[in-house]
Amino acid sequence: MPADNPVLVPVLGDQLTRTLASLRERTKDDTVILMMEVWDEATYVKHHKQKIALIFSAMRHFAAELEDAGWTVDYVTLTDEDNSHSFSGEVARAIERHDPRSLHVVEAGEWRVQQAIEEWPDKFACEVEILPDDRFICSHAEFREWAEDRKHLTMEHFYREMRRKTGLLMRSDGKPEGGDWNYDKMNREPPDGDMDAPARPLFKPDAITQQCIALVEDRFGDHFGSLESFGWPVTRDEAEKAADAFFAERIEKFGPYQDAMVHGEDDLYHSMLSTSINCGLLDTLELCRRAEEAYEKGKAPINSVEGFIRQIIGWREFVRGFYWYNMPGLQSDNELGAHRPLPEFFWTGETDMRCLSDCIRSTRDNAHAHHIQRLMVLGNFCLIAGIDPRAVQDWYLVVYADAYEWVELPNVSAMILYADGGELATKPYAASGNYINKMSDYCGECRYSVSRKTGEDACPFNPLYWHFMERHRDTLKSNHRIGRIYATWDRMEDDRKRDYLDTAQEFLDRLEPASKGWARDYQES
Ligand code: FAD
Ligand code: DLZ
Ligand code: SF4
Repeated sequence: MPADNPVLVPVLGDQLTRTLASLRERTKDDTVILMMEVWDEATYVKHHKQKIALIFSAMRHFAAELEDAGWTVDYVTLTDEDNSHSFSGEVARAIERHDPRSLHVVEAGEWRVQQAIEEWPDKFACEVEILPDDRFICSHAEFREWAEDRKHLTMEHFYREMRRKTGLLMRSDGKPEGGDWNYDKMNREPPDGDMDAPARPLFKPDAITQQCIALVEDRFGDHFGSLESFGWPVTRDEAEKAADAFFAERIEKFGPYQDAMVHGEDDLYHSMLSTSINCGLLDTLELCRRAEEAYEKGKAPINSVEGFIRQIIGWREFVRGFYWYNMPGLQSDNELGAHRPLPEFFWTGETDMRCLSDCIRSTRDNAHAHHIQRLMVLGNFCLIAGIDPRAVQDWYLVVYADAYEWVELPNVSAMILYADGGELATKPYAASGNYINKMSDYCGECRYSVSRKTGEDACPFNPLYWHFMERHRDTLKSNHRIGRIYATWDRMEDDRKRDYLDTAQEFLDRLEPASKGWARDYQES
């Protein structure tokens, strides 16, 4: 039992590690750890059922692990009849129970939650200390310093700084390992027909996870997604096993096939570690060092290892910095003035477009889709069909088990929708069916023909691509990376152009808007 007036340490659902800044300096006899299952977090958007089950189960396992190690944990369950439904309400109740002399909390990952935490010093009588989240390699201040005075925030430049800072894949003479900083060009092999990617380990739900699954079915039964295939790691041990399997069996081909897509093959050579990383079960630097070791031992090629490290100390750190640098404005950015509602098939998967229906099926069944599916199939469609950024943001935040706004929003608003006006991506990632055909096996059996450009049977990505380019000519023509595409358009006969635009418009007119608001109220505002 801790002494009177202990230090109260709230630990949020994405802070599940003993190395957390608020925990590692504390002593067991002087600390009460507070963990809270709260309704508001599970419903501010109606998260995929697997995400809620994952977080609750991981929280319960982490609490049990801390208690076994001798810590005092005050764990509030969702079904506690006095549960106030919010973090602030639960902290207030815990202060009454424990009369702490101070409260130590690590800053929140999401802006929404951080706003609430910043009210705590005024709200509560005890001293409140808000600590930086040093699980990230780049602090907010460092990112701000790097970003200020730059016209464009280029990931590649940031990434090189992170390579230098961590020493990952760096030679002693300060040059990058292998001679190049980036092997992206060697990350684009199309599927070769015989991919035989080893299955990732699935973890059979234990009693705690089964209770969480039952709770989710009971309380959040109307949320999107299936719980049937739930197999996510929910403890650090399980997450380590998932990482072991990746480093033993899949990292070798991760690099070449990073952008490949195969119908019904949901994981391919991806690590499938984002759910564990984001809630705190795995440490990113440890993972990167393991990747580096695989390279040093000749078990994985440079393009796989550099590609993996780039995603983590490059993209992941970069989008986190970008999010905090641009909030809250990023939520409402809409540079291209897109206002079309999300189509209903994003919730049902019922579309004849085989690529989209496969990605949505994987999303529903696994609460996951891999990067290129999120970017070049789902995201590309939302971009060129002109779907409202807020509807798209909410969809991505709802449907993925690894989704937290700090990582989802920059990827959606800035990377796929160009809603920030090109601060993050130097050009919109718009593509016709040709790209999807090259990088996947989707098109062969699709009801649409990828080689047809116009008419009812044409792959919708083809006319939509030109419809998008034409709609945004004024904004995009001066962009040096895509401006020359207009020369191709301008060379077309007027009838040909008309066919493209009419086919696209007819397709857009037939889209059935989503009948149900699954997400935040602001979607209607
Ligand atoms: P791998 O392909 O094995 O990559 C390794 C790790 O790199 C990932 O686990 C992840 O931590 C990191 N990573 C890779 N790409 C990115 C990226 N673009 N941004 C940040 N981290 C990256 N990732 C999330 O974790 N949460 C999200 O909500 C999320 N939303 C996305 C939305 C869109 C529109 C797009 C295009 C990407 C999004 N991503 C998101 C990034 C990426 O798709 C996922 O991290 C990845 O698919 C997770 O699977 P994996 O662990 O097998 O990744
Ligand atoms: C995602 C999530 C869910 C569904 N539920 C909870 C919860 O009940 N309690 C909790 O501490 N965390 C939860 N989380 C994770 C939080 O949303 C996450 O910690 C914050 O968004 C970080 O800012
Ligand atoms: Fe997707 Fe078009 Fe290929 Fe069909 S033809 S799978 S819609 S890219």
